[in-house]
Amino acid sequence: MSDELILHHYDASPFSEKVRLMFGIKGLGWRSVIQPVIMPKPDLIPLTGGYRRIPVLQIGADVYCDSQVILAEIERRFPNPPVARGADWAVNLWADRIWFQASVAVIFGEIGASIPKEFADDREKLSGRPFDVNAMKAAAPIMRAQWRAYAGWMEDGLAGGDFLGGATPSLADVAAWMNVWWTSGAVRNVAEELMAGLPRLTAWRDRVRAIGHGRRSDMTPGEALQAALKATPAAPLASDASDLTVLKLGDPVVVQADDYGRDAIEGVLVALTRDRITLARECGELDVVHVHFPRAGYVLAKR
Ligand SMILES: N[C@@H](CCC(=O)N[C@@H](CS)C(=O)NCC(=O)O)C(=O)O
Repeated sequence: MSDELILHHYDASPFSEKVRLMFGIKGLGWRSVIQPVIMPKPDLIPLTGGYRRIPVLQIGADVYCDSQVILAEIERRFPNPPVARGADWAVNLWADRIWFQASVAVIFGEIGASIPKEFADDREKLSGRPFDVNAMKAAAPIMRAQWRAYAGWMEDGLAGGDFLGGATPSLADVAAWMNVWWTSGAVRNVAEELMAGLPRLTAWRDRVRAIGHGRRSDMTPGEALQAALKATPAAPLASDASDLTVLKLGDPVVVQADDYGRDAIEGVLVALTRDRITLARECGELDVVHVHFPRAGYVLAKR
């Protein structure tokens, strides 16, 4: 089926957990393609054109890079139950960046010394910075205090209902969940300390976990590539006529993340909305795929 939801991920990936929870909230069936935790990723790169981060969502010949655009596309295609409300997208980016960096420091400050060398080397290349366990250890107390301040906001946010979104889960719940899930799984004792005296957040953790991941079934990377080959991309979304860019549809462009994993992805611009960049790429044996990126957090330039 060309409209199957194919998630390229690995189980320990916190950003993928956001998408898996979103599938759970929406009650969706999806195909799971497990990708490597470190480079090389020979079955992923042909689809994305160079984007190596995880997760990636594929629907036929449409490839969505970054959890932000992945969640937006799931919400667009499956609007019920609605998940994004209020200023949730801003909360999402905050949780992906500010809170996530605190989680990284808290977790690797604790377990960094037992991380395999290949993983540390790979993440040095990804970030362009040394994977410095001593620096992470030194930063951990400061970052624990930050983490707890963020958790305190969530505790307050749960005063009005079972979820941050009120009576039902919202994108803010999905965004916060990634940090609580990852920290609780990787450094359970530290998470308990950081969540001490936050009973609503602790109960929320059980409630969100119980939502589950929807209906997951395995798919091989080869099958996923075949699914892209057989499909044609969906019609691009209408572009924003008031956009400030000097770029025109049809221009050869390059897209890069502005934080880490800044591999340049080249293509032809086929849509530019307020929150999304879509490129067409012709790649070898795969005919044309459309690769989608968020606007926020990515740099778009002419080639
Ligand atoms: N902004 C990206 C960040 C994704 C991200 O950092 N993913 C991690 C895994 S959770 C990653 O790709 N690490 C390197 C790798 O897996 O190769 C998103 O929201 O999807």
